Amino acid sequence: MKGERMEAFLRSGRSLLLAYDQGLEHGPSTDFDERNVDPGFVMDIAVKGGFNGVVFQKGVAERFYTGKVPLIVKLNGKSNIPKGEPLSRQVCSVEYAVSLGAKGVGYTIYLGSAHEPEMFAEFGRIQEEAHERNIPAIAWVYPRGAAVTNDTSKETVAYAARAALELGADAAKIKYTGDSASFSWAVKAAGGVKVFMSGGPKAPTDEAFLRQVKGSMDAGATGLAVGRNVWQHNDPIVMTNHLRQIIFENKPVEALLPSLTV
Ligand code: FBP
Repeated sequence: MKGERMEAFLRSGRSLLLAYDQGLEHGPSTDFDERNVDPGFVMDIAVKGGFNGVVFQKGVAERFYTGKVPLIVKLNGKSNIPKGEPLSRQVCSVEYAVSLGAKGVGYTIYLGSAHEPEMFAEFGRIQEEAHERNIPAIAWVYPRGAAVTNDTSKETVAYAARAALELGADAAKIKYTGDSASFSWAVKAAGGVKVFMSGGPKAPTDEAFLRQVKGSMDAGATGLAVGRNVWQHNDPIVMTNHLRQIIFENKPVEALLPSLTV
């Protein structure tokens, strides 16, 4: 991979990204409260928490991106209102994302959906455009649709990671399998593509979430792309600091237990 595309959030061995596209993906009443419905609140967490990148859709980037943390613009998106086989189409060009200051672009592929070919083709064009501009293309690869029976099985998650490699992604955002040993198969299948664990819904306890993060890092992940487990937290910066200690300092979860709230 050309050095120029290795933006800081991928260049440093490890990386922590803050994702905030759930307003489109899930709707405001599902995920947001009075604090985090405000994109400015999340931009502030990205800065104060020292995140390596923040992920916005273009509309949020236009109004709320302050330039203090590398921007990754999600280029496709969908609401959760239509039912059936998921399809997420491009809503922003690579060129426009770059004009907003993007240092990377993201795209969700629903692997296994009946609409998979459309998303493969669209990501294929995006990946080429991103590489022409020397910025990385990050693939959120989420197995989904009637044909997918278990989206976090070892086999399915490894398939997601491998699809990212085969399709030319610079990084893959994939769901955790539930244990480090099985997740390491996904990391191997990714063939050097940087693997980010996807945060998921807010875990029942901080400890439970930190154990997932630790398990993915032990398996060889590059880092974490997290949303709800940080900006839904009572104290997002405290949670971020815990994550930093696991991701960048290799601390065991046990070392953090005394400072965790249940
Ligand atoms: P979370 O950490 O909140 O799960 O964010 C990661 C993310 O990939 C977001 O970028 C995206 O909006 C969301 O998860 C998709 O969630 P779902 O799995 O419900 O489609």
